[in-house]
Amino acid sequence: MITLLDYGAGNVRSVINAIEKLGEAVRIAETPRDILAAEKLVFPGVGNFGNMIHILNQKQYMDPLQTYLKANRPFLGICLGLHALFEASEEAPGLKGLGILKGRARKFEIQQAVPHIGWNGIRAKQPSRLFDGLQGDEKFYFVHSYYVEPADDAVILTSTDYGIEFTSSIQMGNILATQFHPEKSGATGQTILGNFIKAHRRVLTPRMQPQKTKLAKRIVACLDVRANDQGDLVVTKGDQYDVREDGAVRNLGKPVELAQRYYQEGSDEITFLNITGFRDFPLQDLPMLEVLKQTSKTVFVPLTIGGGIRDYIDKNGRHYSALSVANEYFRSGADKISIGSDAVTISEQYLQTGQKTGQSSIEQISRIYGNQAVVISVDPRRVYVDSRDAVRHKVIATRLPGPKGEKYCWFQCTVKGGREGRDLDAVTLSQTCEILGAGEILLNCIDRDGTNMGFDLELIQAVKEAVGIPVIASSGAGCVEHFQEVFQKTGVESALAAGIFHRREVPINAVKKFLQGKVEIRI
Ligand code: 1PR
Repeated sequence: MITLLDYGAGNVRSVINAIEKLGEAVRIAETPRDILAAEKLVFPGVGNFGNMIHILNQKQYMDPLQTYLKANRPFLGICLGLHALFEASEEAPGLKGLGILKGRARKFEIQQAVPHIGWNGIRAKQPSRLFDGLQGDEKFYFVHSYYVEPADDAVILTSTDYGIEFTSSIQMGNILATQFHPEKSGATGQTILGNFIKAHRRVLTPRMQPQKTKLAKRIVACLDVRANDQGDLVVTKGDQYDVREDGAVRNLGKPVELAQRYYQEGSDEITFLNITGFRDFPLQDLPMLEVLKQTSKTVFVPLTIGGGIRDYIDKNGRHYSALSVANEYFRSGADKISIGSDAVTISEQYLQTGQKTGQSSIEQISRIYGNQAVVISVDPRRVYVDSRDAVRHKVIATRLPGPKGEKYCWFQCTVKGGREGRDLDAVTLSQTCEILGAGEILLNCIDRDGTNMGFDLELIQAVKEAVGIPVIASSGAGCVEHFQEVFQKTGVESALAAGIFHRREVPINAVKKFLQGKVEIRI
């Protein structure tokens, strides 16, 4: 029996699912006594250090946790569950951690995009039962902006490179904790969890030791989901956002089944976009929550969900905050949420006033769940102009002239699934959302969507150069070469496709096979 510490933020469902998949029962700690009674305790922390410590104090979990840990009883911390073990974190100055280990968590100050999101390797510093069955060259899923800096090197179990070499897991007796998410690291992560849970594991050092670990470029499968005219939830796919063919919504399969297929084929992440979420309120669209619940039972890579994340007033006048919608999504198995139309409205307001209100969906959700959990989905369309100063937007010189030979263009943001253009460009939107607390940009392109012409490299370059957070390039992938091109020419961290995967024109593993040796990827 595993006792799981759920302090109410983040996606504990994935951890429960991953443990149950290993045949072990999970019990959620509901009182301080449950912590003391645990045989083995798993602490999957997600979100913000300050928020976590406040809740641990409020629930009076600090004392029993310290007692449990000081007695050297079996413990596995994940992500913030690792940070919690230390004395403090730069994420919440002045707040005390559990202080079981000396040292603190520090913010990445590096050239690379922060948060560090994606699959990276580990280098073992000492033998451990966690390594049984690993070769040493595996990659694990990381998502964090802070890393721990132990005062005593003897507790470092593994290190990882991302701009600097940082501690990616610790071991002190029976106390283990990882910066990466084993529950989101596919079969390899399952091996690590199994090694913690099961008896009789060999204590060893993996055979291979990477000289330097490298963050892999991510390949993401995207499922646009909506109800068809018969009311069934289907995966659909548009051509330049038009999902109807001969009047009917295209039906390319069932969301859970397709997600499972993409997991098997090696997708590094899976994104669900509830594409009619802008008009239907998601908390009344329970099938979408059910899709997440079902998918997270068997799919152990990160899941992002978007569509309809905004404040909402129902017909009875009841107000729901965007945060409450996000809460439901996280609790149903999402690791990240993506905000589309609302991000445009928020940016417009911010640009008008220059003031952060603290009340926007981006600010509220990132405050609780951390900025790595907030993705901004951008739906831009090219607008051609004659000169660089024709409009007050971020204009670029383009190698693809417009219909009247125009040599310049800007990328206009749209809302409501591309139906309405706004007076805001994609570069400014991305920068504004980063300031407000977003952790990643999902950069679609209406002109390229479903065309198989390749990614819009000019758009992607313009946004990538303007922000310090990771960018997911999306729309237009038609062949394996397009992925190499987008990674090498723009430096994006991740590339997303839909149509070619749904129609089995280019399987995910074919993309990875082609990229192997050219671009760092997870095999
Ligand atoms: O505005 O917060 O409710 O979110 C709505 C979400 O739904 C947004 O993320 C928006 O991008 C998405 N969306 C709305 N309408 C559509 C549509 O297609 N009619 N999906 C839509 C568009 C595009 C990608 C697509 C890529 C790759 N999203 O999802 O998967 O373009 O396609 P490809 O590889 O086939 O070219 P809110």
